Amino acid sequence: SHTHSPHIAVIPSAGMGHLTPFLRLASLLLSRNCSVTLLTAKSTVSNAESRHISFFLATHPRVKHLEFDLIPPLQSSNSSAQDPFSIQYNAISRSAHLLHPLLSSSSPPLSAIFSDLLVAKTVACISADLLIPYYLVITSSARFLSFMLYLPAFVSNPDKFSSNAVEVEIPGSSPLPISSIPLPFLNPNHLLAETILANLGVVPEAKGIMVNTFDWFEAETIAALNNGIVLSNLPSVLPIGPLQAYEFDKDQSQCLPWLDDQPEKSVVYVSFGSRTAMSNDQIRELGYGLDKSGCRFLWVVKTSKVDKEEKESLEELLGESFLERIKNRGMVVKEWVNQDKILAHPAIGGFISHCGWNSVTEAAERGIPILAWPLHGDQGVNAELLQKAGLGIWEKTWGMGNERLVKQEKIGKKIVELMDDAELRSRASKVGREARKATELGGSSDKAIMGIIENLT
Ligand code: BUP
Repeated sequence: SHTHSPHIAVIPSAGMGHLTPFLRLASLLLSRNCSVTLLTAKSTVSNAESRHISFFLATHPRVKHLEFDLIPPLQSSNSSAQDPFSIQYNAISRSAHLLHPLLSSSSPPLSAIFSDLLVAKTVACISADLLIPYYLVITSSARFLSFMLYLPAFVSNPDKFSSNAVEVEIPGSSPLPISSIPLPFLNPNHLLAETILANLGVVPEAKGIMVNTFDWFEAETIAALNNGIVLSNLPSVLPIGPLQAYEFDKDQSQCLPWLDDQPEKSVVYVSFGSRTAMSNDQIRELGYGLDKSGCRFLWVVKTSKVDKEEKESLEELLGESFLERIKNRGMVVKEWVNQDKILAHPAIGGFISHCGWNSVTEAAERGIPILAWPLHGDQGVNAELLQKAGLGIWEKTWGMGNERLVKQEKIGKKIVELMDDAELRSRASKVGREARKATELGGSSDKAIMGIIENLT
């Protein structure tokens, strides 16, 4: 007999870090016989987002795409609110009621809504109204999820902010160093903290919480979440990752052909994600550090948060003599690259990363050791956990609210440490084997996603 195939609405929030896992999940759902409607805000902050949405739709013609308008963003004098992505998160969160007519008139009728945490509050109301379940999709680590769930308690207890505290106790998890806590949360009036806090209240109403992680990688944290220790009325936390990249083959870049000519595991890949720009001084210092390390490198440079605003050329930024000096050992680009393909290339032996969660899961899947250099947001929490899991090393005094310039000598030494440590390399390979086991047919992540789909049929 025929079981009907579920129709799922997929609703990401802003920025490549949130969009990417949703598109990967949508692609996975299609491959498991679901129909998918993708809902996105009418204008995106970055060019990368709009390009990826268009390309995804072109290569997945069965996906229905609906756009919703954004109500005008809040004008705020608060300087921390100027981050364009925080403004967009907040605008999407406050525009989510515009989804109601789109979702209720959907044909065939929807079986479920899979949404980002940052729109959860409104989505919970809509799903209750339409009598369909909603599932949360967490685009960060399970450990950062437990921190977010603990946030309301954290911000309502100002003693936790005492300047001499070195860590906070999260029920069921190991203590979190204060230095890993994102700055916006130490200032609950920040737009990002406000948006997250506004949406946390409906978490218990979700049918389940999918996390782009895998059981082996965060076993203790996932167990604590599922044992009711973090929050007693929490729905099941379902690790479904690492979500696999879909084909993005419009890649004209020189990176892959260049990698083809490099020896196995000899190249360190350097990228700080889609929305993190270091100061120009730090960028130069990093360049000299890469040079000093003597290693081969592939380096993606970013000088502004939003891609539309990139100005300086590499020559202006780094100088022609630098570029000339390193040209046989290093490739430096200032463009979007296919990171997933790069990390899968046999020439890559290490990754200097800001520890955005997608980057961490991509490196985990390929067993590539990370030199963690977290700068803001969930990155410090992610850096700490990947080090504990054996995927990398972390020099805690770099970044995360610490404005001091990290000098080239130190950077050079750390890179050598990353690339020469055989034990680290074998621990990272083990992470890779476990990650791939999880997503194989019958693996823990595969079973979790199949369970959700079966529940909807
Ligand atoms: Br830059 C860049 N190519 O050139 P994260 C990024 N990516 O494929 P972020 C490319 O974008 P948040 C590039 O592989 C990853 O899937 C990368 O997400 C890809 O960091 C994604 O790693 C970036 O989570 O987002 O961009 O800082 O702040 O939300 O973590």
